[in-house]
Amino acid sequence: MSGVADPFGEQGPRPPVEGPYAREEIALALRNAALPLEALRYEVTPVGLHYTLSHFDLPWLEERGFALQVCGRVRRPLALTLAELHALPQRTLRVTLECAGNGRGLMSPRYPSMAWLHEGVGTAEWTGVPLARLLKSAGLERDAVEVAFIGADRGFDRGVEHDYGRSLKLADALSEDVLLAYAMNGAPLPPQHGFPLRLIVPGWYGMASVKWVARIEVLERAYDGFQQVVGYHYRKFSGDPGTPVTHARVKSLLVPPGIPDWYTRARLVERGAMPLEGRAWSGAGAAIVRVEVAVDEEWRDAAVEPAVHRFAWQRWRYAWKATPGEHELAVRATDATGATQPLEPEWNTNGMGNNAVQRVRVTVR
Ligand SMILES: Nc1nc2c(c(=O)[nH]1)N[C@H]1C(S)=C(S)[C@@H](COP(=O)(O)O)O[C@H]1N2
Ligand SMILES: [Mo]
Repeated sequence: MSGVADPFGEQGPRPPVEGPYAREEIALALRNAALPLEALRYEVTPVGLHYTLSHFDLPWLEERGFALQVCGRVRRPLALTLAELHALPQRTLRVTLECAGNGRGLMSPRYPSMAWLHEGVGTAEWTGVPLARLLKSAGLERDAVEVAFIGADRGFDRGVEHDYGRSLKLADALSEDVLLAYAMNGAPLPPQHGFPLRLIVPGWYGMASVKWVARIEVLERAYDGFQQVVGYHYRKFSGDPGTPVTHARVKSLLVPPGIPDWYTRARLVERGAMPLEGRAWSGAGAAIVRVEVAVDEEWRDAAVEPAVHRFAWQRWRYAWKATPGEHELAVRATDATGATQPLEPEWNTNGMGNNAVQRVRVTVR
């Protein structure tokens, strides 16, 4: 967590705010792409519609000269070119990624950061080398306890200069599902999604899936990078040690029905049969077993497609008979562990893990 003194003045914690969005929040929203909710119709999100969240600048990386370093508490440190990685046995996984800050803009007071409403989510087919395989060929030393993944992007947050980095405990890093991915939806990773190489940690919120991985460091101690120890905790008050953010909470979203008003995004629907659809997912590979739709607070079961890909969202459908007037639609998912979505967000200082039910106001004519 080393770095030079903060040149931006004393940038301490940012207290939560209420009221209009700040210029900085809008600037972050312009840099970080959102999934347009109508794109929930795609089982696999086309690359250009998948959300992005990048803390700093997209690093300028070229295939020439790139070598992934595997170092630290290993018997045989490795430096692997992209061609060498491509030559190793590969695996493809369909994975729904969601930003831990998705829903932050709907919490009040909110943390000044990327003010997602619902759209920080997407599903892609990631292809790469299983991380466990690389760690085995490097040979772990007996005292190894964590594996840190260091990105090639660097910047400041709250006064601390750092490379974006995250770690996994050894048992999580050795899971056969964690990939070092070089392809997304069958094509090389685009720059915004981590070219040339990124980590994919299925079932976890997106922060764990480090993009632009330059170095993998096996540690005999807990990693102390900023994004691990300061960022990504559920905290009830400033100074609360809190609990680390890990797996994605159960959640569902609705393709907004009908047609929108350009500016307000208010929806207009014609009366009669109005099929509703959307997606539902949960972290830790737990399948969605139930989705309910509420029309004006009356909850009814929707039909959920079975879980085929353990780490990808599932489609749900509901046949709505729209009656004229103003209505509020809501959707709620429950996973195989029995976890379900709250009606109101569970507030925390940094606006993490908001999985409260989505509500959509519609006018039926
Ligand atoms: N190196 C690096 N990795 C990163 C990030 C980053 O800023 N730098 N952002 C993380 C966060 S918070 C999320 S939600 C996901 C977003 O992945 P995507 O942009 O491919 O959708 O990447 C994660 N990996
Ligand atoms: Mo994120």
